[in-house]
Amino acid sequence: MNLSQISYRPHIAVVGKRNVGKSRFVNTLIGSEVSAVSEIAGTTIDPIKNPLELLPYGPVLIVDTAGIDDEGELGSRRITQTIKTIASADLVILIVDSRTRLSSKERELIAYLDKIEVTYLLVVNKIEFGVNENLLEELTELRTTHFEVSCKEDVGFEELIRKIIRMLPREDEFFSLNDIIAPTDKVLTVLPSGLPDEEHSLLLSYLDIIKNNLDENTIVTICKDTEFSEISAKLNTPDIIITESHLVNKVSALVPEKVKVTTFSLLINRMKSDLPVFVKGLQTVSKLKTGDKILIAEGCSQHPYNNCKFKIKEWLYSNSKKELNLDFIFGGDLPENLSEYKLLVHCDGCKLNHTEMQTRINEAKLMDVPIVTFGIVASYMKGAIPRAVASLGIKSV
Ligand SMILES: Nc1nc2c(ncn2[C@@H]2O[C@H](COP(=O)(O)OP(=O)(O)OP(=O)(O)O)[C@@H](O)[C@H]2O)c(=O)[nH]1
Ligand SMILES: [Mg+2]
Repeated sequence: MNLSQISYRPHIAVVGKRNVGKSRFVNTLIGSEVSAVSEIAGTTIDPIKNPLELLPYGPVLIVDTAGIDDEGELGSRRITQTIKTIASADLVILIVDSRTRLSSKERELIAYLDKIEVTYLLVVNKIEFGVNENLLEELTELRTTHFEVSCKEDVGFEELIRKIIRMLPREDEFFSLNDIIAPTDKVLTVLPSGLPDEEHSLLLSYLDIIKNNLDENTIVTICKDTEFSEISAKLNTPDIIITESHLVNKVSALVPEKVKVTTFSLLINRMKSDLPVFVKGLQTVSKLKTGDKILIAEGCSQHPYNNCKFKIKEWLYSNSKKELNLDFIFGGDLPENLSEYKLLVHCDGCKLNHTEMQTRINEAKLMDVPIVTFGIVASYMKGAIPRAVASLGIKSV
């Protein structure tokens, strides 16, 4: 895996009721007529993705969607599409009409956005008609910051674009390790000896990502676990040790408390997705009951983790001592019946980008299904937690 595989173009989803001006908003941002606009409600029926160079930020993907108040069987299918688009968005722009109060659909949508904790911005459109006082009061009550624009008169866009740029994630935000590792820190990476070649190459690819994110003044040393004591002494105690979960305890016992000790997979979890959510999900692992349904999901169909899947199964049984109902999926989307599961155990997502992984986390949050990854379960079962997560600045459960 290299960094280009996990780089991505942030998705901005434009959502709202029918006819509020979503498509015209997208056209105004892009500066050309990419989406059909009309006074007939329900003009946009499928999500439409448009590339946009948002200067000075860079390339993004802006997604026009069908109205969240669409009706009938077809309408509810369109709403599902819109919800999926929201789940995979880095930023959601919710458009409302300046002339009307918030409808129940719009309130539901705001509650949904709050629940999945996606970053969103509320935009009041058509302000040349004036802004409804009740709407303003409702927005103040909800403590939602909003922007006022008129797509028709091209008003309010300069400031709005500056705000959008401030709200968009920066790629280095996800991948940076600067808050954990300072320049001139001594980083010791400990690889297990006696691993099959394929697993070694996986660890080396992890290391490659981590190396790419270390300050160039950082001193990185690689050794095998069998040489750990000697190398650690030569380094006069490293500042941080990165290793495999099953080696954390062994390594931890040999170095002072102040030394950070963590794992490759936790670092990858942190860089690619939401490690605190997974740490919280661990609470469920120890409370599983007989008959609980658990979904074990692989992000891709060609997975290097086949072995890991069986280990996870074994660990779940040995930890809970309960008969659990395990389902497995490989590749594709999470199933519609996700809410039936007590726990979602997802792969670390080495073949998924940040947005794809975040989408799955959002879907799980929406369904109130705790989510953990193979990496965090492995670390937990091997006793690597709490030290391995505390070393990354996260309070353990
Ligand atoms: N006066 C005024 N009309 C606007 C403004 N923005 C959009 N409209 C009009 O509102 C109508 C609906 O605009 P669309 O962009 O098609 O709305 P939409 O939200 O995409 O609607 P659906 O695709 O049906 O969900 C069109 O007639 C637009 O020209 C605005 O700022 N002021
Ligand atoms: Mg439209």
